[in-house]
Amino acid sequence: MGYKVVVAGATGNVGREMLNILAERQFPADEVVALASRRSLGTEVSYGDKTLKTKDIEGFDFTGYDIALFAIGSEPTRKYAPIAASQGCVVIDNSSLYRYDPLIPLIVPEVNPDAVEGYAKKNIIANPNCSTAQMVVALKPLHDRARIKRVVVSTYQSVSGAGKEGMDELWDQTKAVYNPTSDVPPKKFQKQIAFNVIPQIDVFMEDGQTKEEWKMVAETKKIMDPSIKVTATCVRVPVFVGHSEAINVEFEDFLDEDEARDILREAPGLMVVDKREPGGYVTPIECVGDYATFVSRIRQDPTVENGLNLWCVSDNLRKGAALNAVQIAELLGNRVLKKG
Ligand code: 11C
Repeated sequence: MGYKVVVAGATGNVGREMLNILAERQFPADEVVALASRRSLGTEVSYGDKTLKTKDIEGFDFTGYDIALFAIGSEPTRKYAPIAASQGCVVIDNSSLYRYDPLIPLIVPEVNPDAVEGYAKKNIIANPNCSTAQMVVALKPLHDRARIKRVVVSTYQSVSGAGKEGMDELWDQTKAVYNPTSDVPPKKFQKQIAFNVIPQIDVFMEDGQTKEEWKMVAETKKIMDPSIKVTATCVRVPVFVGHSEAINVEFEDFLDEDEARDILREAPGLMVVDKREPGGYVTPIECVGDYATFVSRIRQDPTVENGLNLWCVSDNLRKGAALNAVQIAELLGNRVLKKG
């Protein structure tokens, strides 16, 4: 007997990817239900070679369902996740609502799989922010070898992180640049995103960081190690899918760049593409649709005693969201629920 699975938010960017990935990875599901808000009710979504008609999340009875993958944003999650959890269905939530709750595990399966045992305190597991997920996959094997003291990261984040509206805004503004009669003012983003970059993702905090930057700090500490210092600058760039990160890492112990490359080559979830020649690295457009997090440009930082620089790219809708959620479901299934 397999699992009964719910995907809530099935018509959004991440919800659709959740359905694709459940099918691609042949998650042992006997039944998959696609839920949406009333606004998108009845919309058809693909699950492998099947078409599912979305049902209303309002009033849905989660009793008898094993796992619900949520991709509906924080406020709807606040309403519906406790209902699903209290009806015995384990929620794997992609919003930021529960990530910092000490009673709720925040999991990247390549990094802290043992945290899954804590799911039962609230029947909820949190999925991290996309920019954190790819970074910790790349850093964990290096931390295990040489103990990371400090990370300085600059991100180059695609517009799909802001949902379909963000993608539409980039598309419409790009077309408008070539058509002087049309004007597409910024709506989803704070300034024009086409042919531009914007050093703001999410709202400002009191200390001048943005919330996206704060999330990278708080989540890295919770998932990997609270002693690691992280400072981030998060930037939106005119790329549709795929987040990139320039990461500077300072270690307690010396780690040679060749050894780092070998460690990363062996590590789960990673692909190293690091040829020191023109084009010998991965760019976001090349990682779209892939499961792996790619690491390139691995090199010593000679300005500190034990430092490395690297470039890290991943599909933010996959490893940064839907894939990680499905991997958590697989982990929960294999370690705890043991059906199928
Ligand atoms: C972005 N990282 O690129 C954000 C999207 O906390 O799950 C995901 C926000 C989150 O805009």
